[in-house]
Amino acid sequence: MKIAESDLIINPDGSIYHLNLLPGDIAENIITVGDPDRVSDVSKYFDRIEYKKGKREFITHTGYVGKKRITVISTGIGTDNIDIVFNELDALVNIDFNTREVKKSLTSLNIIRVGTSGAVQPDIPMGTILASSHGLGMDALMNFYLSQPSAEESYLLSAIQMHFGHLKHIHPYLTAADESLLNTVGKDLPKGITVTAPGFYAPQGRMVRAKNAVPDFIKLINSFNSNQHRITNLEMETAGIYALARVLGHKALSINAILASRVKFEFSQDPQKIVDQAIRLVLERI
Ligand code: R1P
Repeated sequence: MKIAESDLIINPDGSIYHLNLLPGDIAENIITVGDPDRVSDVSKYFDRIEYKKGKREFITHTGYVGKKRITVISTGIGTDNIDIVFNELDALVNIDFNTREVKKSLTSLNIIRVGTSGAVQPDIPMGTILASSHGLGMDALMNFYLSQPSAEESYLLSAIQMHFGHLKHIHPYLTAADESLLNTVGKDLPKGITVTAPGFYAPQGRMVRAKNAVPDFIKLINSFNSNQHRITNLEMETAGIYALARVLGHKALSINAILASRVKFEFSQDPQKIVDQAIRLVLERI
Protein backbone atom coordinates (compact mmCIF):
# COMPACT_ATOMS: atom_id res chain seq x y z
CA MET A 1 0.00 0.00 0.00
CA LYS A 2 1.30 3.41 -1.01
CA ILE A 3 1.95 5.78 1.91
CA ALA A 4 0.42 9.23 1.28
CA GLU A 5 2.66 12.21 0.55
CA SER A 6 1.12 13.99 3.54
CA ASP A 7 1.87 11.06 5.87
CA LEU A 8 5.49 10.48 4.88
CA ILE A 9 6.94 13.78 3.75
CA ILE A 10 9.98 13.54 1.51
CA ASN A 11 11.90 16.73 0.73
CA PRO A 12 12.57 17.68 -2.93
CA ASP A 13 16.14 16.34 -2.61
CA GLY A 14 14.80 12.91 -1.55
CA SER A 15 15.57 13.34 2.15
CA ILE A 16 13.15 12.64 5.01
CA TYR A 17 11.24 15.71 6.24
CA HIS A 18 12.75 16.61 9.65
CA LEU A 19 15.97 14.62 9.82
CA ASN A 20 17.08 15.79 6.37
CA LEU A 21 18.68 12.39 5.70
CA LEU A 22 18.65 10.18 2.61
CA PRO A 23 18.08 6.43 2.74
CA GLY A 24 21.57 5.00 3.08
CA ASP A 25 22.77 7.89 5.21
CA ILE A 26 22.24 5.96 8.45
CA ALA A 27 24.12 2.96 9.83
CA GLU A 28 22.40 0.01 11.50
CA ASN A 29 24.08 0.97 14.80
CA ILE A 30 22.63 4.25 16.02
CA ILE A 31 23.48 6.32 19.07
CA THR A 32 20.90 8.92 20.08
CA VAL A 33 21.76 11.87 22.30
CA GLY A 34 19.50 14.66 23.48
CA ASP A 35 21.87 17.60 23.14
CA PRO A 36 22.92 18.50 19.55
CA ASP A 37 26.36 19.51 20.89
CA ARG A 38 26.86 15.96 22.17
CA VAL A 39 26.87 14.60 18.61
CA SER A 40 30.45 15.76 18.01
CA ASP A 41 31.40 14.60 21.51
CA VAL A 42 30.59 11.12 20.18
CA SER A 43 31.87 11.42 16.61
CA LYS A 44 35.25 12.80 17.75
CA TYR A 45 35.98 9.16 18.65
CA PHE A 46 35.15 7.92 15.13
CA ASP A 47 38.16 6.81 13.07
CA ARG A 48 36.53 8.36 10.02
CA ILE A 49 33.51 10.63 9.59
CA GLU A 50 31.55 9.93 6.42
CA TYR A 51 29.31 12.99 6.62
CA LYS A 52 27.60 15.51 8.88
CA LYS A 53 24.01 16.61 8.21
CA GLY A 54 21.28 18.28 10.19
CA LYS A 55 18.12 20.33 10.44
CA ARG A 56 16.56 21.94 13.54
CA GLU A 57 17.73 20.01 16.64
CA PHE A 58 18.36 16.84 14.62
CA ILE A 59 22.10 16.75 13.94
CA THR A 60 23.53 13.56 12.42
CA HIS A 61 27.10 12.32 11.98
CA THR A 62 27.77 8.95 10.36
CA GLY A 63 31.20 7.37 10.42
CA TYR A 64 33.29 4.38 11.36
CA VAL A 65 34.89 3.01 14.49
CA GLY A 66 37.22 0.41 13.01
CA LYS A 67 35.04 -1.41 10.49
CA LYS A 68 31.81 -0.69 12.36
CA ARG A 69 29.58 1.95 10.76
CA ILE A 70 27.85 4.08 13.36
CA THR A 71 25.38 6.96 13.20
CA VAL A 72 25.03 9.43 16.05
CA ILE A 73 21.94 11.65 15.99
CA SER A 74 20.55 14.26 18.38
CA THR A 75 16.87 14.04 19.27
CA GLY A 76 16.45 17.20 21.30
CA ILE A 77 14.41 16.92 24.47
CA GLY A 78 11.29 14.84 25.04
CA THR A 79 9.25 11.97 23.66
CA ASP A 80 7.47 14.22 21.15
CA ASN A 81 10.84 14.47 19.39
CA ILE A 82 11.42 10.73 19.82
CA ASP A 83 8.21 10.20 17.83
CA ILE A 84 9.72 12.13 14.91
CA VAL A 85 13.20 10.63 15.11
CA PHE A 86 12.06 7.02 15.42
CA ASN A 87 9.43 7.17 12.68
CA GLU A 88 11.86 8.87 10.31
CA LEU A 89 14.81 6.57 11.11
CA ASP A 90 12.50 3.61 10.52
CA ALA A 91 11.24 5.08 7.24
CA LEU A 92 14.82 5.54 6.04
CA VAL A 93 15.48 1.79 6.27
CA ASN A 94 12.06 0.19 5.91
CA ILE A 95 10.17 2.25 3.33
CA ASP A 96 11.05 2.41 -0.35
CA PHE A 97 11.03 6.18 -1.02
CA ASN A 98 10.40 5.63 -4.75
CA THR A 99 7.32 3.44 -4.45
CA ARG A 100 6.29 4.76 -0.98
CA GLU A 101 5.68 1.17 0.05
CA VAL A 102 6.96 -0.79 3.04
CA LYS A 103 9.90 -2.95 1.98
CA LYS A 104 9.41 -6.73 1.90
CA SER A 105 12.50 -7.34 3.96
CA LEU A 106 12.66 -5.18 7.09
CA THR A 107 15.78 -3.89 8.85
CA SER A 108 16.02 -3.90 12.63
CA LEU A 109 18.26 -1.10 13.90
CA ASN A 110 20.36 -1.21 17.09
CA ILE A 111 19.60 2.04 18.87
CA ILE A 112 21.38 3.16 22.00
CA ARG A 113 20.53 6.36 23.86
CA VAL A 114 23.42 8.06 25.66
CA GLY A 115 21.64 10.57 27.82
CA THR A 116 21.81 12.40 31.10
CA SER A 117 19.60 11.65 34.07
CA GLY A 118 18.95 12.15 37.78
CA ALA A 119 19.02 9.28 40.29
CA VAL A 120 16.19 8.76 42.77
CA GLN A 121 17.83 6.05 44.91
CA PRO A 122 20.39 6.99 47.61
CA ASP A 123 22.72 4.11 46.61
CA ILE A 124 23.05 5.43 43.04
CA PRO A 125 25.53 8.27 43.27
CA MET A 126 26.33 10.97 40.74
CA GLY A 127 28.84 9.61 38.24
CA THR A 128 27.04 6.27 37.90
CA ILE A 129 26.46 4.94 34.41
CA LEU A 130 23.14 3.15 34.52
CA ALA A 131 21.30 0.98 31.98
CA SER A 132 17.50 1.27 31.91
CA SER A 133 15.95 -2.17 32.33
CA HIS A 134 12.54 -0.63 31.52
CA GLY A 135 11.17 2.74 30.50
CA LEU A 136 8.09 3.93 32.38
CA GLY A 137 6.43 6.70 30.40
CA MET A 138 4.38 9.36 32.19
CA ASP A 139 3.84 11.19 28.90
CA ALA A 140 0.98 10.70 26.44
CA LEU A 141 2.90 9.41 23.38
CA MET A 142 1.79 5.79 23.58
CA ASN A 143 -1.91 6.72 23.79
CA PHE A 144 -1.59 7.12 20.02
CA TYR A 145 0.02 3.78 19.06
CA LEU A 146 -1.20 0.22 19.35
CA SER A 147 1.27 -1.92 21.24
CA GLN A 148 1.29 -5.33 22.83
CA PRO A 149 3.10 -5.47 26.17
CA SER A 150 4.60 -8.79 27.31
CA ALA A 151 3.17 -10.61 30.36
CA GLU A 152 6.13 -9.39 32.46
CA GLU A 153 5.60 -5.79 31.34
CA SER A 154 1.85 -5.93 32.07
CA TYR A 155 2.48 -7.39 35.51
CA LEU A 156 5.11 -4.79 36.40
CA LEU A 157 2.95 -1.94 35.08
CA SER A 158 -0.04 -3.08 37.17
CA ALA A 159 2.16 -3.26 40.27
CA ILE A 160 3.37 0.30 39.59
CA GLN A 161 -0.17 1.58 39.00
CA MET A 162 -1.29 0.03 42.30
CA HIS A 163 1.65 1.72 44.02
CA PHE A 164 0.80 5.08 42.41
CA GLY A 165 -2.77 4.64 43.76
CA HIS A 166 -4.20 8.12 43.78
CA LEU A 167 -2.53 9.24 40.52
CA LYS A 168 -5.46 7.88 38.51
CA HIS A 169 -5.29 10.63 35.89
CA ILE A 170 -1.83 9.53 34.74
CA HIS A 171 -1.78 6.44 32.54
CA PRO A 172 1.83 5.30 32.37
CA TYR A 173 3.18 2.79 29.85
CA LEU A 174 6.08 0.45 30.35
CA THR A 175 8.44 -1.31 27.95
CA ALA A 176 11.54 -3.40 28.65
CA ALA A 177 14.95 -2.79 27.08
CA ASP A 178 16.09 -5.09 24.32
CA GLU A 179 17.48 -8.03 26.25
CA SER A 180 20.47 -8.70 24.02
CA LEU A 181 21.64 -5.06 24.18
CA LEU A 182 21.00 -4.98 27.94
CA ASN A 183 23.22 -8.03 28.40
CA THR A 184 26.02 -6.82 26.11
CA VAL A 185 26.23 -3.02 26.07
CA GLY A 186 24.59 -2.85 29.51
CA LYS A 187 26.45 -5.79 31.04
CA ASP A 188 27.71 -5.22 34.62
CA LEU A 189 26.10 -1.76 34.81
CA PRO A 190 23.61 -0.93 37.55
CA LYS A 191 20.11 -1.33 36.16
CA GLY A 192 16.62 -0.17 37.02
CA ILE A 193 13.35 1.24 35.79
CA THR A 194 13.74 4.70 34.28
CA VAL A 195 10.84 7.11 34.59
CA THR A 196 10.36 9.24 31.49
CA ALA A 197 8.69 12.50 32.43
CA PRO A 198 6.77 14.89 30.15
CA GLY A 199 8.69 17.87 31.55
CA PHE A 200 11.72 18.83 33.61
CA TYR A 201 10.27 20.68 36.62
CA ALA A 202 7.01 19.56 38.35
CA PRO A 203 6.79 16.42 36.14
CA GLN A 204 10.09 15.38 37.77
CA GLY A 205 9.10 16.59 41.24
CA ARG A 206 11.17 19.80 41.10
CA MET A 207 9.84 22.76 43.00
CA VAL A 208 10.86 26.23 41.90
CA ARG A 209 7.95 28.69 41.98
CA ALA A 210 4.84 26.98 40.58
CA LYS A 211 2.93 24.71 42.95
CA ASN A 212 3.23 20.96 42.30
CA ALA A 213 0.06 18.89 41.95
CA VAL A 214 1.86 15.67 42.96
CA PRO A 215 3.46 16.13 46.38
CA ASP A 216 6.46 13.98 47.33
CA PHE A 217 6.87 12.77 43.76
CA ILE A 218 10.40 11.43 44.32
CA LYS A 219 9.31 9.47 47.41
CA LEU A 220 6.36 8.08 45.50
CA ILE A 221 8.56 6.68 42.72
CA ASN A 222 11.58 5.59 44.73
CA SER A 223 9.49 3.61 47.23
CA PHE A 224 8.18 1.26 44.53
CA ASN A 225 9.58 -2.26 44.80
CA SER A 226 8.30 -5.45 43.21
CA ASN A 227 10.25 -8.68 42.61
CA GLN A 228 13.61 -6.84 42.79
CA HIS A 229 12.38 -4.18 40.36
CA ARG A 230 12.72 -0.60 41.49
CA ILE A 231 12.68 2.86 39.92
CA THR A 232 16.20 4.25 39.73
CA ASN A 233 16.19 7.43 37.70
CA LEU A 234 14.34 10.17 35.83
CA GLU A 235 14.78 11.64 32.37
CA MET A 236 12.68 12.52 29.33
CA GLU A 237 13.10 10.06 26.41
CA THR A 238 13.74 6.43 27.38
CA ALA A 239 10.13 5.15 27.62
CA GLY A 240 9.28 6.59 24.20
CA ILE A 241 12.44 5.08 22.73
CA TYR A 242 11.71 1.62 24.14
CA ALA A 243 8.03 1.67 23.22
CA LEU A 244 8.48 2.93 19.64
CA ALA A 245 11.45 0.61 19.04
CA ARG A 246 9.18 -2.28 20.04
CA VAL A 247 6.31 -1.11 17.82
CA LEU A 248 8.62 -0.66 14.83
CA GLY A 249 10.74 -3.79 15.37
CA HIS A 250 14.03 -2.18 16.41
CA LYS A 251 16.31 -2.95 19.36
CA ALA A 252 16.86 -0.24 21.94
CA LEU A 253 18.83 0.41 25.09
CA SER A 254 19.12 3.57 27.18
CA ILE A 255 22.39 4.36 28.95
CA ASN A 256 22.14 7.13 31.53
CA ALA A 257 24.96 9.31 32.79
CA ILE A 258 23.77 10.15 36.29
CA LEU A 259 24.48 13.86 36.76
CA ALA A 260 22.29 14.51 39.78
CA SER A 261 21.05 12.82 42.91
CA ARG A 262 17.46 13.88 43.52
CA VAL A 263 17.53 12.38 47.00
CA LYS A 264 20.80 14.00 48.09
CA PHE A 265 19.92 17.27 46.32
CA GLU A 266 23.25 17.34 44.45
CA PHE A 267 24.25 18.17 40.89
CA SER A 268 27.63 17.18 39.38
CA GLN A 269 30.45 19.71 39.25
CA ASP A 270 31.83 17.99 36.14
CA PRO A 271 28.92 16.65 34.07
CA GLN A 272 30.96 16.49 30.86
CA LYS A 273 33.33 13.93 32.38
CA ILE A 274 30.47 11.57 33.30
CA VAL A 275 28.88 11.94 29.87
CA ASP A 276 32.25 11.26 28.22
CA GLN A 277 32.63 8.04 30.23
CA ALA A 278 29.19 6.90 29.08
CA ILE A 279 30.03 7.73 25.45
CA ARG A 280 33.32 5.79 25.57
CA LEU A 281 31.70 2.80 27.26
CA VAL A 282 29.00 2.61 24.59
CA LEU A 283 31.48 3.00 21.72
CA GLU A 284 33.62 0.19 23.14
CA ARG A 285 30.66 -2.15 23.52
CA ILE A 286 28.40 -1.35 20.58
C1 R1P B 1 16.84 17.64 30.27
O1 R1P B 1 17.82 18.50 30.71
C2 R1P B 1 17.35 16.71 29.18
O2 R1P B 1 18.48 15.96 29.68
C3 R1P B 1 18.21 14.55 29.66
C4 R1P B 1 16.70 14.48 29.62
O3 R1P B 1 16.23 13.24 29.17
C5 R1P B 1 16.31 15.67 28.79
O4 R1P B 1 16.39 15.40 27.41
O5 R1P B 1 18.80 13.87 28.60
P1 R1P B 1 19.81 14.46 27.48
O6 R1P B 1 21.00 15.03 28.22
O7 R1P B 1 20.21 13.27 26.64
O8 R1P B 1 19.07 15.49 26.68
